[in-house]
Amino acid sequence: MLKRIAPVLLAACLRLTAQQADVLYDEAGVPRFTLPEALALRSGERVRDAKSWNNRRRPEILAIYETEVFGRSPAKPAKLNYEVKALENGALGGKADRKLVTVFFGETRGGPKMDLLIYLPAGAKKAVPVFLGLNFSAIHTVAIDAGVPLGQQWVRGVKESAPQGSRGSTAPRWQVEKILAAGYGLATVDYNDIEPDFVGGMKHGIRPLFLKPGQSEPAADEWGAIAAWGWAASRAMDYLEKDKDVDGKRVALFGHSRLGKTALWAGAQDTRFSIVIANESGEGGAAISRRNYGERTKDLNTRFPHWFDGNFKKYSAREDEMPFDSHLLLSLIAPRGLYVASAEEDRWSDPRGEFLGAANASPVWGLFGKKGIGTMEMPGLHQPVGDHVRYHIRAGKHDVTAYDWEQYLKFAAAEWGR
Ligand code: GTR
Repeated sequence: MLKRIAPVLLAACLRLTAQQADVLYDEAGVPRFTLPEALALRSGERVRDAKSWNNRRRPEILAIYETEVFGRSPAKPAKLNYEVKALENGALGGKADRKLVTVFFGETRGGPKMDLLIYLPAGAKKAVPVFLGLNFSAIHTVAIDAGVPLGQQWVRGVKESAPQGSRGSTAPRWQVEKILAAGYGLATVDYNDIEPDFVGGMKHGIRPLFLKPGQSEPAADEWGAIAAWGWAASRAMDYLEKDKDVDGKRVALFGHSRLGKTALWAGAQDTRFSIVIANESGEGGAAISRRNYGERTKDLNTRFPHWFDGNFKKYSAREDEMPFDSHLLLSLIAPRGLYVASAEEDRWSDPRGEFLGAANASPVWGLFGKKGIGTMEMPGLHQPVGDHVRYHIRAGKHDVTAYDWEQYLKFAAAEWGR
């Protein structure tokens, strides 16, 4: 157990250390910067309509992000290999039906696999929209509902971490009752199933399955850990599309922090996600890298070299040379629903940078006749802004709270028309 949570605890400590160290939090010190234009091809030619966005500019940006940032992922497997392990009606005091589904990454069942834990409103009469989110550990999934023994033997960590009837401290991050009450489901996976999050974790995860003969690690333009986690989110989507209890046209991909970066990259590539939600995704996520505020590219590259691809390393302290910035990553979600959220005390993630990422991506929604954020003025606390691209900043620290989920549920209701 300790082995699984140690990297997360270590990351939290490193985060504090880095935040206290020599980091700039002075808005007046942010230099002027020019962003690469969303609505112009690299050649300079303007992009004036949805067709040339889809056929020309979007592929160009995708290719940049693939080679320079997250790295290329393998194609979708020819066949989905999964097993529904357990079903349980009336969990959570009668509110939920649950199932545990194992998705195998290779062709055989002996290799790496992930467990997808799914909560659906009890007795739903028709297929329901679902929020899909990777989580930071199995304790987390258990914490969602510690009291109910859904085949304890195969939900790892139950016995060690969750006394019967208790709710774990991370439960507020997954507002499962609110989600169910809104008529939606929640599907979640422990990201450690895909690749444990530390330098050298790769060999315990799925990336080695795809190395070519003679290759000992991915090439400079091949996937890092974030892309691997994101690829697995798409494999979870492969399953959700098959599950007749799930409305596969209404699946929102949610992620917090490094998993917010993951959600953005997975959602950018996989247009089956109808909504993408990046909660405090920060540097390498929604925040504009060119802003010299909070975490920087070199922090990512030195502290988490396994997250991004080899080519990304060359941008440490060279953000001005990037042929991309976060608004372009966000623009890849258009015209689908995008939610970017910040927390006031989470300066490390650069809330203003996250807002500016969303605001500068918004003109792309305009090509589709849709309104994005609709303003370049950052809103005050607890005042969500925007239509198909929405943003809020709330009081408090780096976390996921009930307030955040309440906004995501309202957004989903508006996007999904229910
Ligand atoms: C931090 C990292 C951030 C963010 C965060 C997290 O240490 O610097 O980019 O991803 O971790 O995932 O909690």
